Amino acid sequence: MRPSFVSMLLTLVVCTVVGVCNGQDQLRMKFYHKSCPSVETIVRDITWSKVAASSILPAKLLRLHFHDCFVRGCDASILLDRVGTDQTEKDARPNLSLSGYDEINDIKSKLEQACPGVVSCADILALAARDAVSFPSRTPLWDVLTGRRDGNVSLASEVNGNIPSPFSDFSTLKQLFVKKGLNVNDLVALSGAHTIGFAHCGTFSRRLYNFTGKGDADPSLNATYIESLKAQCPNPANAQTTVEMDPQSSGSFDSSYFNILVQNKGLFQSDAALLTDKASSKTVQQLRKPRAFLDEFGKSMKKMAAIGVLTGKAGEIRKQCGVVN
Ligand code: HEM
Ligand SMILES: *[C@@H]1O[C@H](CO)[C@@H](O)[C@H](O)[C@H]1NC(C)=O
Ligand SMILES: *[C@@H]1O[C@H](CO)[C@@H](O)[C@H](O)[C@H]1NC(C)=O
Ligand SMILES: *[C@@H]1O[C@H](CO)[C@@H](O)[C@H](O)[C@H]1NC(C)=O
Ligand SMILES: CC(=O)N[C@H]1CO[C@H](CO)[C@@H](O)[C@@H]1O
Repeated sequence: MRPSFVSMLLTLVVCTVVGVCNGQDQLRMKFYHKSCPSVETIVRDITWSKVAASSILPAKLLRLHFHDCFVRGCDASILLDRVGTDQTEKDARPNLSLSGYDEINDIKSKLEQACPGVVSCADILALAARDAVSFPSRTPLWDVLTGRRDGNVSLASEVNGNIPSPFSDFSTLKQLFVKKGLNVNDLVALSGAHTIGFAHCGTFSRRLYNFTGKGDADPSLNATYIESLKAQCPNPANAQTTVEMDPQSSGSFDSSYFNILVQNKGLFQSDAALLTDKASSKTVQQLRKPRAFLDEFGKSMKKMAAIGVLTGKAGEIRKQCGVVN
């Protein structure tokens, strides 16, 4: 009790006197209750109508939010366009396959009409990601706390070293997540996001054709699955070709990722890596249950969505998501 009271008091003092707040504690439900009461309805309705028209969009918006949060915190730095020659996060290697920018901009312009200068792009990303995967059930899968503010820095050079690569082993993944205040349970639960969406052949083709440089396949990848992947991704593959990451139910947000994972059908080395650690593989087994997956995913998303947030007087509310004010 004591330490948490003291730290709360400290936060309050530092927050009021210096104007710098420990962001995570400042996020809350209905932050825009007075300043923009319809924000959640507006974001939800636009997101749902766009998702109804494009079934690949939920994966895009979810991944965009992840890439935002893992670099400089959830401050919408992923949305900033390059000015002159200074490359921003979206110019870095993993960006090639990111999208959803236009949808976020559309939501932002509607919100600027409803309540100008009030709602941050970082909050829009968090809300839209949640709403996108809560369709067609139209049941929000987790609560999104709001009150984030937008940063004004975005550097391509900060992407590597923060965004995990699909070739990562378990200890690298764990390290990257721990650095963000996330634990092994979060790593496993959040990897379940790969129950939807697509991946380019280049992110896993080494596992099919030349795993150790001897023309061999990754022995930890299911042999039946290898054949089907080879048919989709010939060697060398067209750089644009993509495959479903959860072939059984790529369009539905469910625990199927964990069920295929235990059949050695995790697409990336980073997916398969979750089976190489005792605690992690125990969690994998637990999350095969549909309810357990959705509960744990939601909890971990709330943690991810609070990484390094700017609140209070820090940062700004961008007028356009692609440029600082
Ligand atoms: C654990 C480490 C992770 C690694 C190494 C990783 C890596 C990747 C890679 C390489 C792709 C394929 C990109 C492409 O080729 O187009 C991908 C797709 C995706 N990732 Fe992850 N990811 C990780 C965690 C996450 C997390 C935490 C989330 C969200 C909470 C997420 C959500 C997605 C989604 C939704 C897609 C599909 C995107 C689409 O369909 O365009 N990933 N990931
Ligand atoms: C496999 O990898 C080795 C070593 O990196 C390389 O020399 C060889 O050309 C590769 N073979 C194919 C078929 O890609
Ligand atoms: C590989 O996948 C098949 C189904 O496609 C499954 O029956 C088999 O058990 C899997 N093998 C391993 C080693 O997980
Ligand atoms: C970025 O924002 C901070 C306040 O959060 C401000 O001190 C700084 O001057 C800004 N930098 C630029 C380049 O706008
Ligand atoms: C959409 C986007 O911004 N793509 C850029 C990603 O980064 C490469 C360079 O690494 C650029 O060429 C793309 O235009």
